[in-house]
This record gives sequence, C-alpha cells and structure tokens, in this order.
Amino acid sequence: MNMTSAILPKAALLFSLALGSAAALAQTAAVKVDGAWARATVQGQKGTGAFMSLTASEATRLVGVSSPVAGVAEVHEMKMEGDVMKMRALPSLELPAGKKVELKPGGYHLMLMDLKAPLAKDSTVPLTLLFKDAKGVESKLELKLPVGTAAPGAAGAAAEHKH
Ligand SMILES: [Cu+2]
Repeated sequence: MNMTSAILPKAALLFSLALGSAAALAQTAAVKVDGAWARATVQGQKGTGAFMSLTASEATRLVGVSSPVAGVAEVHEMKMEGDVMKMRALPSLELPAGKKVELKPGGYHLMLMDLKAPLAKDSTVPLTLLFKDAKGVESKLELKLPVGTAAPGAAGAAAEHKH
C-alpha cells in the first residue's frame, strides 16, 4: 500500500504538466463518449486496453491518446490475419459525422503501455483524447475512465441477472 501512495503524487504531477502543455489548444472536441472503461491489471502487467464508443458531431479523426498512468499510449486496431489475431498502432482513427465508432475488445482500442502502476478494479484512470478535424484544427477531450474487468454495461447486465 505504501507503494501506491508513493506513485500517486508523481502521477498527479505528470498529469498537471500534460495539462499545462496542452493549454494552447483552444477548443474542446465535439465528440460524445459512451461506455468508456479501462481493463484492470495485475501487479507486474505493463499494458492494458481502454474502450469506449465515440460519436463525432462533425467529421474528425482521433490522432492521439495520453494518460499519466502510461508511459506510452496508442490508438490500436486488432484483427484476424489468417488464424492469428494481430494488433497494430494506427496513426489516426476516422470518426465520420454522426456515426458511432466502437472501441472494444477484439477491435479498435486504446492501448496503455509502460504502466507506472497496476490499474486497480473500481478505481479511475485519467485519459486525454486528441482529435484533429478536416481543417487540421486540434482539440482534446479529458476523460476519467472507470477501471474494471468488463465493460460497464456488461457488468450491469450480469449483476441484474442474479436477481
Ligand atoms: Cu493494442
């Protein structure tokens, strides 16, 4: 437990630095986020995924992601190549106007790597999404994702099922 308290202030500092450097960005992205969550990790695990659905009011692209808990964060795509599930980093993800784009296990996802501490179930993790529109104007979105072992909706459905 001492380890957690030692790591947290550092993460908070990194986060405020990241906010400071991004202060020049004028606007907040007009992108709706639903069902966002990050997958919990165990001690020693260095990478995990974050998932959500994104709906842009005007066509834009997701060009970057960052989090104070991860040394490296990338937009990833996962798909079958023959019999093998492969994962690769995408330079950007198209978000057409009004169309819901799902980031979910087995498909597009946000990859958090070089984790500075395990992501504990039922905690939250800050995440910043960076968008670039057709005119090249950048905007960002600050999120706080719940950490869990399954999508929030799926967990809720499972809980209801017990009654
Ligand atoms: Cu990945």
